[in-house]
Amino acid sequence: MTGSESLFTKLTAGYDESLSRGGVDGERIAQRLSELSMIGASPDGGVTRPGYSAEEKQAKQVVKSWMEQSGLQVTEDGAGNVIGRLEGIESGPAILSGSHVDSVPNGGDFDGPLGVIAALEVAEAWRETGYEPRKPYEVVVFSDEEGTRFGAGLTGSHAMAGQLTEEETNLKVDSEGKSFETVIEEYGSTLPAVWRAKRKMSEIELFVELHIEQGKLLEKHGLSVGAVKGIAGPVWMNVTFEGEAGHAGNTPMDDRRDSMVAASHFIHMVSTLPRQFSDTAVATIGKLNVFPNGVNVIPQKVELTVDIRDIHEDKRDALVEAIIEAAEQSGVSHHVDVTCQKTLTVQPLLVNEKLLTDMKESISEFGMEPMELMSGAGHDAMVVGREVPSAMLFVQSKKGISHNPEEWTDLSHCVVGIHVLKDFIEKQMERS
Ligand code: HGY
Ligand code: MN
Ligand code: MN
Repeated sequence: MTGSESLFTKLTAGYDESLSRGGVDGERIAQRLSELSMIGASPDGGVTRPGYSAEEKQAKQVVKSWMEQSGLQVTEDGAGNVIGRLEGIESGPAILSGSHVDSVPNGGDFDGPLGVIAALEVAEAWRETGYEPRKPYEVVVFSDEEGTRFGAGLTGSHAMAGQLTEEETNLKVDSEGKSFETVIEEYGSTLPAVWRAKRKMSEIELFVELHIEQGKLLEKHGLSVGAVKGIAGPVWMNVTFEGEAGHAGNTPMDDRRDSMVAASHFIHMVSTLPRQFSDTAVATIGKLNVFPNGVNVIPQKVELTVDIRDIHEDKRDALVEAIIEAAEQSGVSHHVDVTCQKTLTVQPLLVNEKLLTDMKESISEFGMEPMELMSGAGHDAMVVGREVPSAMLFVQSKKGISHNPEEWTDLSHCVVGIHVLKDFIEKQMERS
C-alpha cells in the first residue's frame, strides 16, 4: 500500500459512517488528509514541508484545486497565503477559517492540514446542502506557520495582519544562507508583494481555526473536541557560545575554552528555570549545531535555539531574561563568548470571550461537554486574533503526540470537530 492509501485505509478503518451527514463527508476528509500526507513524505511516515519550499507550494496547489472544484474564488497574496472565497448573500466583512500546510521537520499528517481541510469541508457541505452563507466566507492557508525554514514562523499570518516587520524579515536567513527576499523570489513572489499582503482588517469579521490539540487533555477526558480559551506566546532565540577550537588530546582540562561544556551547562539550567516562573511556562532547546564538529576537536562554537513560552506574558518575559542571564553566566564560568538573538516574539492571546462562549455552545449542541483549554502550541489564530476576534477549536490528539510521525487523530474526532466548526460558523453567519 502506498502511504496515501495506508493513511486513508487507517483513517477509515472502523469509521462510523453515520457521522458523515449534512454534507460533511468523512471519506472526503480522509482522502484529502491522505493526499497531503504524500507531499514531503519521509520513509518513516513523517512529512517535511518547510515554509516557502517546493513541498509547501505543492500542498497549496492541491488545496487550490480542491477550492476551485468547490466553486471558491481562489487567490494567493504576496506572502503566499492562499485564499478561497465564497461570496455571501450580503456583502460586508468575511468570516475566515483555515490553518497551514507547512510542517516541522519529519512532522505529522494533521498539524495544519486538518484545519485547512476542515474549513474547506464546511464550504463543501454547504454546496451539497444548498446552504447559502449570508456573509462572505474565506478558507485560508497561511504560509510558513511553523518557522522550520527561518527559525521564525507565522510569516503568512504576520504579513496578512500587517505585523511582519523589516527587522523580522531581515533576520530570516535559511540554513543555506538564503535571505527571505531570495527565498520569496524563488518562491515566485517579491518582497514588495509580501508587504502588499497586508490586508484591511475591516474586511474580516472573525477568524476561527480548527487544530489538533497536540496535548493529552481531551483524550484524558474522553472528549472529541475542546474550546481554546488562550494561546501561549512564544519567544524564540538563537544562542551562540564561542570558545576556542583545540586538540582534544593535548589540551589540559583546566586550559580550555570549551563552547560545548558551556552550552551543556546552559541547557541544564534552561531545563530547570521555567517552573520557577509559572506552572504553564516551558522552554525547549530544539536545535544545536557544533563547529567544527570533530571527534578529536574541542568545539569552538555551539549554536542552539531556545523556544520559551507561557500564557502569562509578564512571567514569560521574566523567564526570557533569566535564560539570557543563564547563558551569560555559563559563558563567564567557561571563558567563552555568548550572544543571544531573539528571532520571534509573539504575544500570548486570550480568545475573544463572546466567541469562546459561542464555541462552547456549538459543542454542547452535539451533546458534548464544552471543555475549555489553553494552547501551549502557537497558531496563526494568535496573530490574526490581535487584529480581529478569533477563536480556536481543538480536536483530540492520540496520546498528545505531535510534531512527530506518530501524530494521530481518529477520523471520527476530525468529523465531529468539523460538525462543530460548521455549526459555529453558521451561527456567526446569522449574527448581525
Ligand atoms: O510551534 C508551535 O507551537 C506551532 O506548532 N507552530
Ligand atoms: Mn506545529
Ligand atoms: Mn499547527
